[in-house]
Amino acid sequence: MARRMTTEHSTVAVVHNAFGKHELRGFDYAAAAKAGDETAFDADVLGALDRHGFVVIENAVPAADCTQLVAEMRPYIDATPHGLHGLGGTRRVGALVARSPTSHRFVAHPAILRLAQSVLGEQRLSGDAVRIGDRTGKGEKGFRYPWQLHLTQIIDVGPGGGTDAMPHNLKMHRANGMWLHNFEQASLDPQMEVMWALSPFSRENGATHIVLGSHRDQPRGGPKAHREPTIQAEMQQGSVLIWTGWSVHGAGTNTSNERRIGMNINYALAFLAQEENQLLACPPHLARRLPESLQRLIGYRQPAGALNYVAECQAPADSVLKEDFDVLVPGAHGHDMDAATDGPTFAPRDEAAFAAKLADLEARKARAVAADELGKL
Ligand SMILES: O=C(O)CCC(=O)C(=O)O
Repeated sequence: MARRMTTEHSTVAVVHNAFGKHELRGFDYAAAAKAGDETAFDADVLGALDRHGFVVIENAVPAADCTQLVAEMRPYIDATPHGLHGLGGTRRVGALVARSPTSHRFVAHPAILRLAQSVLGEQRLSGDAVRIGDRTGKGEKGFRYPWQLHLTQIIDVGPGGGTDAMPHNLKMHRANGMWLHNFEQASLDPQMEVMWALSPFSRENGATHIVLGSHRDQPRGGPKAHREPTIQAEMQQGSVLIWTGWSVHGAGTNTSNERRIGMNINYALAFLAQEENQLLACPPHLARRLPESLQRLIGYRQPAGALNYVAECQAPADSVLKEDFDVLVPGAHGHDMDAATDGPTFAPRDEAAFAAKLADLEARKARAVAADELGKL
């Protein structure tokens, strides 16, 4: 059955390469939201990402939000040297969640989170499958992988960045190699990458180079894609390019007089280490002020079973996120104590109050260890 396409989409580029005929498609988020058409929009964005390995969401946020975010990050950007981590003439600046309240609208953009839920939580891209216990298949409620924020980084390519004078030593690459494990045979998408255009992205100012279809290289991390021609993902301010961890990409060369300001926000499976450790980049005394959904998105939760417990088997919400929690205070866990078996020292004086507190703790803990709830964000 032919699938209905959203009306507001454009074809940014068409290529024929070793992986077939591929397109970089742009889908207009503002138009879909206005038309109340986000279900069809989500399906089209996911379909394009699956088919081509890259997709653009246009008008994902107002341009004013990009300007505001850059203004909040300006002191950190200006205090950062060029050339960090392989990109000549480029400033890389992180810890966005802690430093920029406006970044929260980008990090937790509803269309991006729904896409991450499909790609990571449900492994909906062709050939992938969730495997939990003896069950294998596409994810569904209660049977899906937990995922979380993986890194936040402004990538600000200055004039001359990538030229011979300031070369990009980080060439075209895939992101999935960072965990060392070879996921090529695993039928798995461990990571989804996102590049927000905080300034316009043009060929001249270093728009990201991409190889369409390269996520289907065989094996998935194979070398063939590196021999294929690239195109550049030109975007308006407020648009966003999304690709899979298997898709080959790299920063462009800035031959203009402007700065190309992008923001890389990645998401990955929550049982893999984060590239930018969000619990350190946004430590508990700052994370306590965030909405619970954002705390959970950055990793203050138990994504599965016992993962991520603190001290005496406490969920982050029952420990470090509490205002008065101090890991060095014996008994700070708040668990019930039994005078007969545990000794009298910490036996509660007010049994009823303690029972109520324990019931509350148990309820919170049950919520925290339940299957991943990020889809509800
Ligand atoms: O800045 C860009 O366009 C891409 C940068 C990139 O791929 C990276 O730093 O890993």
